[in-house]
Parts: sequence; structure tokens; C-alpha cells
Amino acid sequence: MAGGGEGRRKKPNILITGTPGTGKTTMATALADSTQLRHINIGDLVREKNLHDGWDEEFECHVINEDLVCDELEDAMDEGGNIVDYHGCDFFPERWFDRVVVLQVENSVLFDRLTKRGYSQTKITNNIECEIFGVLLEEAKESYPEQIVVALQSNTIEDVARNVETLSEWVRNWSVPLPVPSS
Ligand code: DAT
Repeated sequence: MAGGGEGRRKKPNILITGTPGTGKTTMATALADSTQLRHINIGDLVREKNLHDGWDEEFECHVINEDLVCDELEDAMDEGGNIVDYHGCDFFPERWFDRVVVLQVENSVLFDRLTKRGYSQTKITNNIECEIFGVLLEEAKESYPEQIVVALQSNTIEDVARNVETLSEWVRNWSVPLPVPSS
């Protein structure tokens, strides 16, 4: 379907993106609790439903099959009420999302989180470079209207609480967007 889905949904769809380790899953889980929206962790979905083309030895992750993921999500996204959590954002249809949240953290915090996760040195370096260069924020701004993209810091637990509160408020105030009038 080429557009128009945003006119049908009764609840908003939110994308939470950012470099691995910035706290997407932590925040998406808390936000889903607070709003009763559905949390969709794309990494888990890809593993559970085999929506990938094998394992990438260099990057130590599954090679996600973007078409299969989008097909899998289409109905839920049309319906609305989803919090999608993934470290990439340029392959989802633009019309799916009402808000795109890019989480950011300080480098030293990210280093500690990824080290605790047991990532290899190469993977840690790749991810810290991704964070330093603001790759996900850039990708989000290129893929979605700038007014729906918001960058939020997530260094501390207090940050999570504040961000969840702000976004829950936004969800409460969200109303179905008016259809764009045809000329
Ligand atoms: P992501 O889903 O972006 O890969 P995560 O939610 O799994 O990240 O979080 C990675 C680790 O960091 C995990 O142990 C929980 C912790 N964490 C996440 N956000 C945090 C925050 N704002 N303050 C403190 N710890 C946080």
C-alpha cells in the first residue's frame, strides 16, 4: 500500500532507534508498560521467525532480510499502537511512524555497557564510532520528516524515567492525523 496507512490507525506507532547499547530495549519495555502499546523488538523477531539471510561473521550479527521484516510487520503497523525497537531505521516505510526517537549516550557509558555485554573489541569500536558520528540520528533525519524525529539522552535510569514520562504524555495527547486534502 503506498501511503494512507496513517489515516487508519487509532493509536500511534513509535520507532525507538540508536546505536546498540544506547538503551532502546530498556526504554521500549518501560514505555510499553506505561502506555500499553505493543513492544516489537526487531532483533528478537528476526531470530524467532528466521527473517534473515544467515550470519555475518565480520559484524557478528544476523543479516536481516528487510523485505521479510516489513512484510511481517505490515498489518500490525497499519493497525497502530506499536513501539518498534531496532538499531536501524532507513528500511521501514516512512508512513509507519508518528514519532522516531533516537537514543544517545556518552561514549564512556556506551563503552561500559558494550563491554559488559561481552562484545569483541572490534564490535565495541564499530559501535562507539557509530555513536560518535551520530549515524542513527543522521539516518533518522534522512528517512523521516524532521519534525517527528527526536534525539534523547539515555545515560542514567533517571533519563529513562524522564523520557518515558515525556513520551507517555505525547501518546496520551496523540490524535489521528487528519488526511491530507486532495487538491
Ligand atoms: P539496546 O536495546 O539499545 O541495545 P539495552 O536496553 O539492551 O540497549 O541496554 C543496554 C544495557 O544498558 C542494559 O544492561 C541496560 C542498561 N541501560 C540501558 N539504558 C540505561 C540507562 N538509561 N541508564 C542506565 N542503564 C541503562
